[in-house]
Amino acid sequence: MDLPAKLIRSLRNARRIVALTGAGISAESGLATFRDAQTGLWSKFKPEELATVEAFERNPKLIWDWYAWRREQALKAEPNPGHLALAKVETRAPEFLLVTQNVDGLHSRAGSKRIVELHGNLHRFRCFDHDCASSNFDLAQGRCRSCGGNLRPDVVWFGEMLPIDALERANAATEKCDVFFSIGTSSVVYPAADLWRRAKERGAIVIEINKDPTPLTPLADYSFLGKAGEILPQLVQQIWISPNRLSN
Ligand code: BV8
Repeated sequence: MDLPAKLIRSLRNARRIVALTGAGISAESGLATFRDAQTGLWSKFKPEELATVEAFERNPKLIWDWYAWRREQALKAEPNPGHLALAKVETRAPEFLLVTQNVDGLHSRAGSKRIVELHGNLHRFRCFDHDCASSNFDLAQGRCRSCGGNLRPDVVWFGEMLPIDALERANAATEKCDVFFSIGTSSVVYPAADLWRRAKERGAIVIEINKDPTPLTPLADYSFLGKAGEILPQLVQQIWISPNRLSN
């Protein structure tokens, strides 16, 4: 992959880099993206209809089982070269921050340390009915043992506020960054989809790496259409691992 010399120079000189990831970066680990058609018994459901408080209140067991299935898929999956490449950047770029919309936990399994999970993590749980402090949970039944109420996954559902500390940390880093990557996301879920705009307003270089065009594609400074698991390792290799001399 031939990167423009101007981009190589900018990336090598960049101190503050933010990378926003979405479900697309886990696709090559075998996990369905959020808007891909789901498989098997979940194929008749739309994720955005399941990932809501209303859906949970209507049928807690159905939603608990959906997340149990996704947890099982995530645990069977392995981080792919895209996740690993971002973990590598963190060791090379002094102020790199990974902001993810994903709840699958694959970035931390790939070795990333500085991660902001905007939408939570489906491997964590909390009491839905009384927000009990204890973590005395019956995961098989999806029950809180302290109050006997329902458990829920510790993720952000549509219509719910994002964790304020996560959102503030993501906004603060984005408003100071020199380079902003948008990787494997359809850029349609807010407020995460606002981050690239904040970066652009600050004068950062906005780079998209995505398999399909998105609303960001025509507005990004650079847009690489393709698989993150293929593009990211090449980009990281050229910029941070074995930087060859610039031709001009
Ligand atoms: C909130 C956790 C407000 C659960 C998720 C404006 C401002 C604020 C809110 C809104 C607004 N407009 C609308 C809203 C409401 C809503 C929203 O954004 N709706 C959208 C659909 C229009 N936002 C919210 O409800 C948010 N809450 O703002 O609250 C509020 C204010 C006051 C008081 C109370 C509330 C909460 C949003 C979080 C919802 N939770 N997930 C779970 O996962 O079960 S979001 C869900 O979508 C996932 O986290 C996912 O990560 C995220 C984004 O999807 P993507 O990651 O982009 O995945 P997608 O499948 O769409 O795309 C994948 C892309 O990858 C594709 O483009 C594909 O081409 C590409 N790809 C595929 N393979 C590869 C690849 N790319 C590279 N390589 C590959 N190999």
